Amino acid sequence: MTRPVVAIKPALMPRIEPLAGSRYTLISTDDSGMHSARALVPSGGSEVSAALMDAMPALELIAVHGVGYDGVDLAAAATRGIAVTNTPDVLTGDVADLAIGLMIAACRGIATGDRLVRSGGWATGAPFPLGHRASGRRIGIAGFGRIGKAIARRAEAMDCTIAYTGRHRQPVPHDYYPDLRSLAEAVEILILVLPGGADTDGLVGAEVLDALGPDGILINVGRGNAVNEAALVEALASGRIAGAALDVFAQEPHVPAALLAMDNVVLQPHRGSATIETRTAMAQLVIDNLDAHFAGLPLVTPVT
Ligand code: 8YV
Repeated sequence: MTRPVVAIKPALMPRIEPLAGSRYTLISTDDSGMHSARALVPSGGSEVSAALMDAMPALELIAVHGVGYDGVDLAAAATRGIAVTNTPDVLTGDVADLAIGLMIAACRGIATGDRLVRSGGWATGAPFPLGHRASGRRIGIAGFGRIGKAIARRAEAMDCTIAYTGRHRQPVPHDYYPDLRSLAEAVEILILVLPGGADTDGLVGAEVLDALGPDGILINVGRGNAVNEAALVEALASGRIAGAALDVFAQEPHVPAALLAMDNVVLQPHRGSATIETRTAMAQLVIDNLDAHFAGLPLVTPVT
């Protein structure tokens, strides 16, 4: 039997290859064999447009390697009879860990301290600024799904008080705010776990940042499009917020040059799920969905 061709976007994901075994022929989306690919494995957030689907006439399944599928044109997939799956749950803990890590790094100046030691500044007695306490702070979480709740559990263990916003009030013992601006006003640290897409585009702009205030810290582990980066640069540069820690950006891997030069900003290359354990589990779930699809069985984690 011929092995189904599976295209991987943007590049071959090393943890998928061994799991794919001899069952699939893996190709890159740059490959000329794209027209014969029956499945596509994009990373979370990578764009899968109607035009790409049209360039892949054999496409039956889009198995997203990520929990976010905001890059996939779901309506175009539905009209073409293409199924879509994602990798929920397996990455929840790691993304929450990174959010807490970024929060502590931003409050305590961990990256600044690292730079000071490496540059020899500590040895030569250069002064270093005091940080701020990370525990016991008022945290606001925007996007209170699985990852938002996992962040809340960790922050509670650090004696933080939690507030949240989202589409609906939820049966949780935390204060609910109906919009980002009022949440930002009520907290000291605003953590974004928002999905990408038109609904969240530029939600965090000058108004929300001003509500967060001059002692406020912005953390983003969701999608970069939610933040108006020009407004963020402006707020950081003028001291209208105190700092930021960002794992995601509007035009990845582009990071605004102004942010690179700011000491009160912690930057990460979109690596919330990037542990060996989680990337292996994500790859396994992608393969499980491929296997189910090609065996004619129900998909394991369908999104449509
Ligand atoms: C990954 C993600 O970086 O799950 C998501 O939506 O954005 C991340 O986990 C990405 O999908 C890796 O391929």
